[in-house]
Amino acid sequence: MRAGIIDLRAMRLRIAATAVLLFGMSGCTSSTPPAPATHTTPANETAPTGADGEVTGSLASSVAPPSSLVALEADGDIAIPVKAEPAVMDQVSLVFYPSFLLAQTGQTVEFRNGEDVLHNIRVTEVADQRPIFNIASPPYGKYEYKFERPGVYNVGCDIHSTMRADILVTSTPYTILTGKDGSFTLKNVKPGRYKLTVYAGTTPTVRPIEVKPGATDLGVIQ
Ligand SMILES: [Cu+2]
Repeated sequence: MRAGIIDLRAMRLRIAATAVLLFGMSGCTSSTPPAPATHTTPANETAPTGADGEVTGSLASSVAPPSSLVALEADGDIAIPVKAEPAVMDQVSLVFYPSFLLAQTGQTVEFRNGEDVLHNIRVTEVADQRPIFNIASPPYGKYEYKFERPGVYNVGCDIHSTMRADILVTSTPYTILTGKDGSFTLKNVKPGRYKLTVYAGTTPTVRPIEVKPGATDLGVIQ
């Protein structure tokens, strides 16, 4: 589906931009971001659970460029945890912040209005243009929602047409952005079979992998 392809490309750019923003913010007190760093859910945050596998690997440059998003999606019956921390998307200075948010199915997504301006929040699933919800967002209000299906979702405000954002919902808490050399490490992963999914290019790249208790080194993924 052409619209989906275009959106995935745009989303990847947003992921990269978000990574730069998040990593750039750590340890400095830049005044440019419209919201505190605590309002974001870093894409490199792994599940804070007591699981017992650590997965390392590296994506070949032919598979994906640096700062690509990697997700481990369960391939079979694995009881993977749902992130306890909410993912937060704020409305500040007439923008959605962050402009790209990563969330998990079943995880609470908190939509906030952090300013004295009336907005609304319209969320649409990209794949089939299915409306998810469309609500008023009063000043300093808050609305919670849990996505049921993985996918890409557009977020818009009908009052301010330039306000837009994307949410990528995955079925898994095991997500990370690769480093400059394509490498990644995911900690606290439940052992089992997974589909390693790389969000880069026109369509996601999928590789079957197995996570063992302890360390699993996937090597260079071609
Ligand atoms: Cu608005």
